[in-house]
Amino acid sequence: MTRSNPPVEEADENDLDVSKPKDWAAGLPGVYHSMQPAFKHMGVERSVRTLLRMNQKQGFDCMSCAWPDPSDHRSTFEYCENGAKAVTWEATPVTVSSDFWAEHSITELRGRSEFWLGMQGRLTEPVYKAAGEDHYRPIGWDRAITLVSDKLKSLGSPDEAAFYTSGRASNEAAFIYQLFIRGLGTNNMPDCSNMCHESSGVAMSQTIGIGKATVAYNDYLNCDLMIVIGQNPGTNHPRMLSAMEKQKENGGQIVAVNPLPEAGLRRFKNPQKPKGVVGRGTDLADQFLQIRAGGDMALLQAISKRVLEAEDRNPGTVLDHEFIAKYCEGLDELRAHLATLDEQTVLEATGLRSEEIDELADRYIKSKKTIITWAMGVTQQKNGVGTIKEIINLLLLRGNMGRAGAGASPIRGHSNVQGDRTMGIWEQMPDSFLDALGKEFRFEPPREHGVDSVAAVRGMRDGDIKFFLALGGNFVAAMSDTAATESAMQNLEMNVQISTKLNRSHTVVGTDTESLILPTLGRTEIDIQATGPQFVSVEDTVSAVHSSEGRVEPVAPGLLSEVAIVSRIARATLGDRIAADWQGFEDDYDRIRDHIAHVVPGCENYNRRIREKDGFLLANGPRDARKFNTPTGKAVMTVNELDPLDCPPGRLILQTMRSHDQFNTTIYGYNDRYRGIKKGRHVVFVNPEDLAELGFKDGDLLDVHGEYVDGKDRALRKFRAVAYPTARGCAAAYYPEANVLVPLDDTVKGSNTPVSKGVIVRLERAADGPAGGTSDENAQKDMPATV
Ligand SMILES: Nc1nc2c(c(=O)[nH]1)N[C@H]1C(S)=C(S)[C@@H](COP(=O)(O)OP(=O)(O)OC[C@H]3O[C@@H](n4cnc5c(=O)[nH]c(N)nc54)[C@H](O)[C@@H]3O)O[C@H]1N2
Ligand SMILES: Nc1nc2c(c(=O)[nH]1)N[C@H]1C(S)=C(S)[C@@H](COP(=O)(O)OP(=O)(O)OC[C@H]3O[C@@H](n4cnc5c(=O)[nH]c(N)nc54)[C@H](O)[C@@H]3O)O[C@H]1N2
Ligand SMILES: [Mo]
Repeated sequence: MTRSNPPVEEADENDLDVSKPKDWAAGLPGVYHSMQPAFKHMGVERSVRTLLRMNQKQGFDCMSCAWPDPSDHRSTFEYCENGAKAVTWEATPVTVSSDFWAEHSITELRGRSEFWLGMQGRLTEPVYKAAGEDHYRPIGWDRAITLVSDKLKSLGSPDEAAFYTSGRASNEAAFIYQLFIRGLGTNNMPDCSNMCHESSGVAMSQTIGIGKATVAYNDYLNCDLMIVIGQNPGTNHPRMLSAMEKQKENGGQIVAVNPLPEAGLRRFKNPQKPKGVVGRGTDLADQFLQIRAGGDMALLQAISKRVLEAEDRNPGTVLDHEFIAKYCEGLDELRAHLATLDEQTVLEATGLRSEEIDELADRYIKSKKTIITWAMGVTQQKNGVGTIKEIINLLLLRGNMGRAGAGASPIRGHSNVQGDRTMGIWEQMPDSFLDALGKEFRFEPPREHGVDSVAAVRGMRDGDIKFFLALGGNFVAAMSDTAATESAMQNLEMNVQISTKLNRSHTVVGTDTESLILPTLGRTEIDIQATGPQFVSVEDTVSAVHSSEGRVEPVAPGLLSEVAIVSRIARATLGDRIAADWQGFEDDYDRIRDHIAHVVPGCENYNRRIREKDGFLLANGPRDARKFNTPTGKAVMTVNELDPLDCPPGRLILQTMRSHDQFNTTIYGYNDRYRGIKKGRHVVFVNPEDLAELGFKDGDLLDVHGEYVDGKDRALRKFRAVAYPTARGCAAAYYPEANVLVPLDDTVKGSNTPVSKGVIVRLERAADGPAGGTSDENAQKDMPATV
């Protein structure tokens, strides 16, 4: 049942309240706190019903992160506060009414925050903004599909279109989406991975021949050392804390490497256990290395060097010689390179003491089974690719790959971002995949690589890309360089967004741009097609593939599934240009899965295996058989030049990160409970000593200026300084607001990911004028005042 929409109040940053950060995560208080306003607004009952079906057998896969389910699987409901938020946010019975569009101009909506936009509720009918207009108007599905396909058919070349994917799309939707795009004739497939784990994919493919984790779920429980680098599990992968707790109970050790002492790395009070409710919970990290941002490559090299030196002192006892001889190449080069590593450079780059590095090296040498996990704190660094290659070096030295309790573990973000890649969402899919796709659907797929996210913005800016379609996500807010991205998007001739909820990408549209919002079913909802109820499938961060079936009534009758929307656009655009039964795909998702089985490696008999209890694990060469799909068939130890960030005196290295109350660009609320922030997001976290040295104090209102890449001034205005125990020389602010500061051209070497961790900034006392983001490129009024 839907309700009329109660008014939503914008947050006032003047209400901001700062208190001491927490040193533990995930106890009971968290369950109710932060979502209270949204729960109240949205009506809890429906979401509680939904929650009970989350991550359970025959339920739907939680869309909040890609952390795997325990292998004994879904027998008990694993509680996760942030999963609950994601579900509530989607399953809300509040909907955007037809009148809304006449009441609110696009100009007005553009002045609204992401919070306000999201709180308007679920989108229920397709809407269209014609060129020259300032309002969306409801239109029917047929007309919407015709508008899109007519536009696509009118383009001079298929490369004038770009098709974005956010990592929530199911395997089925992703597979037919990439088929449609390639059938049209382009590989222009920017996706959220480009901003996320691209560096992991690049570094791992080049060294071990696969861009995915080499561990299975139980390995997390059974490793004796888990090194968690650049990741905040308490907020972003809360169910990982249960695995860390079990690993500790099994006698394992945890080391955390992070500029911030994140609560979820320190202590965990498991709300599902009595001792988590009362008592101090479980201590997690045995060692915490408070690294200077960007210093990880130096740290990893220093550890590998210590490992090699220990081997020299006691030959035959430290390295896994058998493994290296049989499976690896490049040891001599690595050894020669690390011999030249200068300890002073390491100490400066990391901000650590030699003894701390010794201690970690010692733990690693003593460990028989090590897993290294990492996330955005590594992949979004300027040297992210090289840093991950050093993670692989370190693991290979002691044979920590392809055996129980050991391996490399990038922790993916979006719940199906890994599956989308497996299904072909990539602007550079290999020829083997394209060959299979072309054979199955009797056409010649384009071979030339397409644009990634950064290149897509450049293409729009330069007028080469005229049409943009997004399967989910919020591209404008997620991408770097807000000013550049916003002005590029406004150059489009047509902007089409397939979405569940309103967001900024619907509001930043050029006057002459035609724009459509196509509302879609969420993962929680029942999906009925001509042949009956349908399910979809997803892949988690350890390559486990399983089904997901929505269990609540759709929030509105007129919603189409992603599969249906993509099928209809494809059919209207391509006709019978390729041998694909688009209507059949929409009617029966089994038919899509039959093709997946023929085209996607590892997905043979997909329809049968996906129906097995708990799904199945995709094959993984390094994990299963120490098989490395590199040109030589060996795992490659690599030499990576150390090139620490150059941060001049008086400047800080700023990282952009997530608060506890957000999912990427979706802002559920204004609290960041573990870090002690309430009712606001316009904060810049700085070490108290740095703050004092710069002549400021906690509570000062500052302007944060981004610097040094292209000479343009970019700034966040009137941000409150928070004296915070981050590493010296570092600062932090929330994404997506801080995307204002990240230059489009500042990308990670080798992966072209925006450098979202590692912006050199200068702090100044706040100048007069409005708060928010500014840039040389845009007038201040065009920037999000508050997100
Ligand atoms: N609730 C919730 N869950 C989510 C998301 C969400 O927004 N909300 N987003 C999802 C997505 S798409 C992703 S990709 C993941 C993201 O999960 P995370 O990678 O945990 O996300 P971030 O908030 O970007 O945190 C990065 C961490 O890296 C640290 N860090 C920053 N710079 C450095 C550095 O130079 N070195 C080291 N060692 N550490 C550094 C930061 O202090 C922070 O703890 O979470 C997923 N899950
Ligand atoms: N500065 C900075 N920038 C970053 C990052 C950072 O750490 N710092 N992180 C980057 C990372 S890791 C990522 S993954 C990207 C995220 O980039 P995106 O994936 O583009 O962004 P999201 O905020 O996850 O997208 C949210 C929107 O998706 C839509 N949506 C939600 N569920 C569904 C669904 O089931 N179907 C459809 N069709 N739509 C749905 C809703 O309309 C919602 O508004 O941002 C990147 N940008
Ligand atoms: Mo991500």
